Amino acid sequence: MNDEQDQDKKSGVSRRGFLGATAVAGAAGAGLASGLLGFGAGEAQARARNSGLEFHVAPGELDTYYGFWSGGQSGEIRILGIPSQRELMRIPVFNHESATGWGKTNESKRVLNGSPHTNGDTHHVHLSYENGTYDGRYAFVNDKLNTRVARIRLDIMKPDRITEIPNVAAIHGINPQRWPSTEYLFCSGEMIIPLPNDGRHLDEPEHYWTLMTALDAETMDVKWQVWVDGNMDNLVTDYSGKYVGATCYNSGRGVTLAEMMGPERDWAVFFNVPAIEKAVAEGDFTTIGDSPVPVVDGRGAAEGGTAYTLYVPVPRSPHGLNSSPDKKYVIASGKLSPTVTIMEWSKVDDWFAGKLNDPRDTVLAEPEVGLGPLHTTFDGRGNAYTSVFLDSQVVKWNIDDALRAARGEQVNYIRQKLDIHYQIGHIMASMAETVEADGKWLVALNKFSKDRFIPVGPLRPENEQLIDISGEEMKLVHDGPAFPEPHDVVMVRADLVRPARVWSRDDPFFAETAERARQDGVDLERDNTVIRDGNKVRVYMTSLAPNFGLTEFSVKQGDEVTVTVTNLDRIEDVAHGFALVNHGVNMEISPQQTASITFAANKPGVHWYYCSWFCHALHMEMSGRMLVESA
Ligand code: CUK
Ligand code: CUA
Repeated sequence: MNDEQDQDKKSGVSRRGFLGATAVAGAAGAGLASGLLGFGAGEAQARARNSGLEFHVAPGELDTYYGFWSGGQSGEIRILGIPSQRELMRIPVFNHESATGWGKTNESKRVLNGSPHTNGDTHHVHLSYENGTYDGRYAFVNDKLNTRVARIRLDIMKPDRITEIPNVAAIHGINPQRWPSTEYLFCSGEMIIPLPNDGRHLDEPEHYWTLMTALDAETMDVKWQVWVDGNMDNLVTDYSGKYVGATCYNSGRGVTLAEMMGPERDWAVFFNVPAIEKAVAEGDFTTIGDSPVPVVDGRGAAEGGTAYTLYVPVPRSPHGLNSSPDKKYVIASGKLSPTVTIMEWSKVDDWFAGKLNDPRDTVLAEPEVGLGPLHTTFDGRGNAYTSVFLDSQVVKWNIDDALRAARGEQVNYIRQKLDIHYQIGHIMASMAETVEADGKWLVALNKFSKDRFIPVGPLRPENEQLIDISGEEMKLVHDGPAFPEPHDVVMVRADLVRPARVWSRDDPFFAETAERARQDGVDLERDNTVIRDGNKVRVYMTSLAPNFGLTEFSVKQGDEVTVTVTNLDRIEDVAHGFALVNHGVNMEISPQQTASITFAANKPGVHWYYCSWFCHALHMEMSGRMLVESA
């Protein structure tokens, strides 16, 4: 008997048998949970006791969760499979990207609205909801750098809308409405700026403000904004569809570090969405500068708030704000204070109904968790997990016990402190931002990797650590290096995401390109032709492995050339590329997709184009020539 068999015999569970069972369950879309249920209860318990969840995903097996990772200052989103932590795909969003041509193709330029920016800073990814869980339609992500938000279609895994937010600087927190479904996307403007920011003010703090913004999640148009006191940091929605909260630091509205550290207390600010909608409907708003967006005045922290806002004083510089999956609590993580502040959504409701005297009456407890609490996540079993930056720990604590301790009972609410490597920022458990939080996996997104990987120069990867939280005890199971620098992630049960296998020919993503072809009298799936329109030349061709429909075409020096390629391949995974030598032109054309790219033909001579995605044994030969006749 070898070691593994011996081990299997002792634990009473065959590792191979277990892997087989999860593979079957995964194929049925049921995930790991059902895999466990497939055993006798005794066996499953023995497993949980002995070795926790299986995190090794063997060759040929599939992950049970999609992880949607922000990409920080890379400006992108990344998709990782969980639990393997294999990077499955990158979704360029605000950045321009070499392989796919994002930022170069006409279809991506339309989504980017002709923005001059080629970079971004994504911090928070969240998915659209129905009844408090993911509906699999969209992901949303912020761009702190250039004050934008983007929506990503989860069928094609490409952004389809990007909106620049007026009147604010640096969008940081975002959260979609969770209940009954995502009609709004809310986002917090972080940095205070003079309003209007028209070059008249530098040193007059009374002019510096920021706003909370609500977008229509369907159109991605800005619906309204709310003027607040302080800078806003992270933002969260509740599970009733009525309230939005944000952490607010710099309540003194300082512009230097010393000034920002001034006041002892900052706030969690809560927004009453129906009251704000009513104000907008009744014309009780202003506009700022030349932006037409209605701005409702929610300033009034000194009085505890307004009809639209509630300011709950919390220890200085709160950071994360998270809604518990039982729909009850909203928890602010203290950052500079070793505490987290547990507030209750129903008490926020009581405040706006006039039933409370003091904003602090919404606070149930302020348990100490460790030094530098940043974000909190949940397992759906009543436990919270807070990332503690300075202590480099994940702190597991029990919410009910923390409330009992606050009422004076002698209970220890801390369940476990697990060292991580090193300096954790965000933390997220599987499905934790939904009512279906399932307490299986947790990822610690650590800002420093130090000695955990072989050195790769002065710039190091971050270290994202996978932790099994299915049992009583947290178990660290894997280190995962990450290119700088994801901030946040959501881990989504694989059955909730339903990506397209090939493009649909009537996809709106390239509808404008298809309409242009129709006006040119071109059938994209048949015609290989060149249309001249003054000095604009439109080249239409098909691709079918290993051939382009056109192997040569001629244009004149000074022409503006648009090449439109329609990939006729229907076989999954057979993508082609159109790459034109010495012109900075390259793009992806996936099965059944139409893609187009425009460039200037300024260099007389013959220029080769080739297929840039490996598609066939004769991929290298899939090429053609463009002749530029000299003027
Ligand atoms: S923030 Cu980065 S660690 Cu932008 Cu969500 Cu907290
Ligand atoms: Cu087509 Cu490579």
